[in-house]
Amino acid sequence: MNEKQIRQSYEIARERYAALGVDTDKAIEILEKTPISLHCWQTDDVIGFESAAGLSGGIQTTGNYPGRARNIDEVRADVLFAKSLIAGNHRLNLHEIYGDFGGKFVDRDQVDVRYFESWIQWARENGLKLDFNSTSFGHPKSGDLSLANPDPAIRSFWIEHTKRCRRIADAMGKAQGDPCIMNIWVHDGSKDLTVERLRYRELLAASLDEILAENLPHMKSCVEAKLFGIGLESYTVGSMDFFEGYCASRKVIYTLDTGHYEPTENVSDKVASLLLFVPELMLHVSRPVRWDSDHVTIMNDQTLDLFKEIVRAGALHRAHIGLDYFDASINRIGAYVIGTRATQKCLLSALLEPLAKLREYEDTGRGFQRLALLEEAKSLPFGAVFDWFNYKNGVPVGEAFIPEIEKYEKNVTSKR
Ligand code: RNT
Ligand code: ZN
Repeated sequence: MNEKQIRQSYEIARERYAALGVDTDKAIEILEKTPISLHCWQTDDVIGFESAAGLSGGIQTTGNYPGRARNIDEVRADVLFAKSLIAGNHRLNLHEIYGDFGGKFVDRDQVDVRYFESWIQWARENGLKLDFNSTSFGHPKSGDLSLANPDPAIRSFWIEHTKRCRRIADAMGKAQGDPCIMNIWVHDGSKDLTVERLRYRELLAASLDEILAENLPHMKSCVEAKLFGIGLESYTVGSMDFFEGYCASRKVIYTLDTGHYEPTENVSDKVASLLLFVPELMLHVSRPVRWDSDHVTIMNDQTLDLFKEIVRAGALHRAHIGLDYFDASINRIGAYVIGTRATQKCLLSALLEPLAKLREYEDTGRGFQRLALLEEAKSLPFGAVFDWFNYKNGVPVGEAFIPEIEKYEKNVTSKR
């Protein structure tokens, strides 16, 4: 498509939407200003730079497509390349195991901001803001229980780790003049039946209370609920009920990972309940296929509905958008770009909903009209608006990013 076609298609689309009371320029402007936190772990299958230990903690990558980033320079190069194919200003979400350790082993209860100075500088130079995650998995002390471990030595090791991570996040937030969002996900659970469900949850709540007690003004903490982990199928300490109660009573940000619920559950419906009781949401946009499989995010009904619920609730300013999937079976940069652009598509689609008209129908009891417009809205010229958004931001329009990724594969990732 050439510029003229993209522009003309957009102009027609703009008028079509305007007739329904939707301002497409405004929607694009909001989309441009909404950062997506790119998960660094899509570049290297969640391995990081701490040690060669494999992934544990109930999560797993599958696939062995060539070209995985093997070190900090490769991760950085891949992130920048992916970013060059995505419109807007985004953030980078780091896990603690991605510290710049310079080849030395730094244990998790010893980590501090020193190991993230080069990330802070690199992020600044490249116009990215940083988010952060403590890392409970992939360590000899991970076991089945970390922050909920009844053994005080192990529990305090992970408390110390998480406290240190919050201080690192605070330093990042201070340096970038914008709060760093730090996610706390612990895998704690049990493969088989447990008769201590309450006890571990009491311990997790107590550990988190201790961790979150330190006042750090440049960061925000969020905690992630989960249904189950691989090898931890019978019981999850940090279940949804646990974290709903925890976040509501402590006023902590709730992390909603779209893979972390029963496969038939309507995740988007949680938004309008959580928003009443927790201060903000952190989203881990993912694609569960039969289970928490972390397939690449696509523009599917679940993701569309998630963003519609946020926009309908007027809560975009209370939602931090991050990605969380890891597919090692296809070109990893391709996976990165598909999922990020799909997330933007879903958000744009939500921003283009003819909400005023739909609400008017609803308020006046016109059910047929509401359903008809919801249905017709699906075939409005959304694609022309998304193309224009990409075009005006200088990134490839439509499938034009495919050859770009092929080129990078040929010149860079296939040589690894
Ligand atoms: C695991 C959680 C968690 C991780 C990342 C790597 O089920 O979703 O967010 O995927 O922290
Ligand atoms: Zn997640």
